[in-house]
Amino acid sequence: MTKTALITGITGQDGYYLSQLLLQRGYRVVGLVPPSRQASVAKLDELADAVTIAGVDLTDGAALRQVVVDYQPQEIYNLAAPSFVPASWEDPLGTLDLITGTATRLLDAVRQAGLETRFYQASSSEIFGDVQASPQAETTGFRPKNPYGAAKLHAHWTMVHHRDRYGLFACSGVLYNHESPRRPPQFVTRKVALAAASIKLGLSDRLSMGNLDAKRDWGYAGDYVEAMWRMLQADTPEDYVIGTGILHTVEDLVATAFASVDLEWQKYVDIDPKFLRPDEHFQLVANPTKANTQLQWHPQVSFEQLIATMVQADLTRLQAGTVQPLPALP
Ligand code: G4F
Repeated sequence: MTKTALITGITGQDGYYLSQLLLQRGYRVVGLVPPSRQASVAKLDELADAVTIAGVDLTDGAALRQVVVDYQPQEIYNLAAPSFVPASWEDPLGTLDLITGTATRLLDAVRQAGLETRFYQASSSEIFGDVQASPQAETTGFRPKNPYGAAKLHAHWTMVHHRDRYGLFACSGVLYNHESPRRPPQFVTRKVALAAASIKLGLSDRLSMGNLDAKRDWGYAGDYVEAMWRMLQADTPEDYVIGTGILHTVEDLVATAFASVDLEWQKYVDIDPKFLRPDEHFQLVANPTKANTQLQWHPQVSFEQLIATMVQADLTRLQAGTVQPLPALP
């Protein structure tokens, strides 16, 4: 029997890699895309014609209930979120509604439909925020430090409540930073990759950064969607921390990206205070032992491979004229 998976946030980075994985495994993939954002379906590139797009407003509970009844999905992956953390300070309520509201409405839709649908909630390392222990595991306490982390935590608890009270097969993946050539350039890995490629081609001559001492646990998005899928194939619904367990500084990232195209980063990089974050936390690092042992999930792409691949992808795009240099020469 062909399985059906519904995905919110299908036009984002993770939506692309998850759709690719599910299509390869024989699923019918249905993306729930708000009518006002239909143009973003083009971001799925060659997958756009292989998936079904349902035009649904994620703030409309009745519409979500109807789409669940119509498609009778075996699995739902709730990935939709405004994912750039600093932006959540500009619109805390909008962030809460899109993240927590969508999770609540979808869980409610599954419960009311009385289906056996398995539900994946995209959670984030940002729920650990002001970390209570390092590295963080499934048992570590939560203390988010920004509206984005608080909304993700609320969505996480909403999922737990539906699992405990109504017996839904629902899980959270607490994902650490996961990157790819599909990351938008406001995120630091893509910003650095695009800048290194731009400078290499003589299209730019500088890169302004925030805190080079900031640390993150960075992995490859393609590996992380495999973890999402494995969570929904398990015998029992459980939550998992998903990361590499390895911290790198932003300076490591810059040095790795520039070295991959034989550039000395110190010649090009300066610090611009506008990229510094007052709510920063530098010890967000995963203890992925539970995912390693229970899901047999292990990241396949190293930090160095990931960054070199991102820089190469931007060299190719810049040469083809399909992206703009960052930052462009004046
Ligand atoms: O790439 P970032 O903007 O990602 P951040 O804030 O860690 O959030 C990402 O990962 C979370 C965990 O998975 C997700 F929940 C979230 O949705 C998102 O996907 O920043 C990474 C680090 C930060 O420490 C930041 O302060 O890079 C530091 N940084 C230093 N200079 C910079 C810059 N970040 C950006 N975006 N731009 C800079 O110039």
